[in-house]
Amino acid sequence: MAMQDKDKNNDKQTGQSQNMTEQECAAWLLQRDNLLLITHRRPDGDTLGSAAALAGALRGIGKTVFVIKNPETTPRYMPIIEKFHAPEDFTPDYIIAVDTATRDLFPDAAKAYEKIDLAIDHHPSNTHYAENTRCEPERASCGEVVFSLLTQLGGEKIITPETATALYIAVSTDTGCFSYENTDSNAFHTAARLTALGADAARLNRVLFRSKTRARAEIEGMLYSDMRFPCNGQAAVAVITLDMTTRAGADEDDMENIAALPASIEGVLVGVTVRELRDNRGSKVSVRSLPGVDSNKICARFGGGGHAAAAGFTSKLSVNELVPQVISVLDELLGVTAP
Ligand SMILES: [Mn+2]
Repeated sequence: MAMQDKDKNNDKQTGQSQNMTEQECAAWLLQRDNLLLITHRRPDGDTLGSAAALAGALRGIGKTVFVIKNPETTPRYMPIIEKFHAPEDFTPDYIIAVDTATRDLFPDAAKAYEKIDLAIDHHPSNTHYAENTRCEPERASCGEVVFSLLTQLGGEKIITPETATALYIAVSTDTGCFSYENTDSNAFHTAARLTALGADAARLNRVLFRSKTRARAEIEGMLYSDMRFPCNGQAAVAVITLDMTTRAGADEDDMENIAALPASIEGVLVGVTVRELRDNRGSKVSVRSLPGVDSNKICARFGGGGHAAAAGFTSKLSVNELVPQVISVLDELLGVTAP
């Protein structure tokens, strides 16, 4: 049975909830039961690991908690999340979104829930769509927000090795195995505690970051062997055709973050990956660059955009038509911006 919510954290003027303190959020969770957790579209290790950890720890203190089935969950993360999947007939009293900045990021199955009772997040862009929000924008991962919240709620004793493993997956994937700019002392501190609580860091790092599928290795081989290096080697342009993915037997899981490869080569300041779309729909282009080259500016030339370090666009042109155009824009822009 649903409790009466007074929504004291809800600003009626704007419809936007204020941020809860950690103590308030822990108390809120302790007073409630029959919870359904929502993960975001194209679910990553952070949203799935955070949801699995919350579900596991809250079940551990006697609550009924499920996670909505997210059809885009890749096989890599299925083992940590599937035991929490909600059965068809589960009727939740409270809905909690995890690591999800806006409602637009909800999977279709979650769109039916008009009222979201709580959002636990770390994105500065969180729109406060939920009745209550616990968002820590300075954290590199939602996993860190959840870890701190759970220890506030029940102490480290409620973090089992399984929960620690889910949280380690969350923190390590959102920090690129503790290598991205967002990696700070809190990320390391959280990982240290999770390791002490039973997360096997070496095994998880190997599975998540130091191994690849055979199909991924095949597609990388093709991509590297055909890569072009215009602008005196300061740019790298890779092409991925449908024929290549078919020959490699690669699926979307195998293609994850493949756009990072061209810019990872020494001397390359900007990496471009041009991917052929299905059904003659043209091409999808991803640009990644080092400081000093603006990916957004390159993509803006083709009607796309993004950030300085990562941007993209789609084009009706075929891969073969598009590559020379991209190279000519790179020639023009890198001539100006390269040191
Ligand atoms: Mn995240």
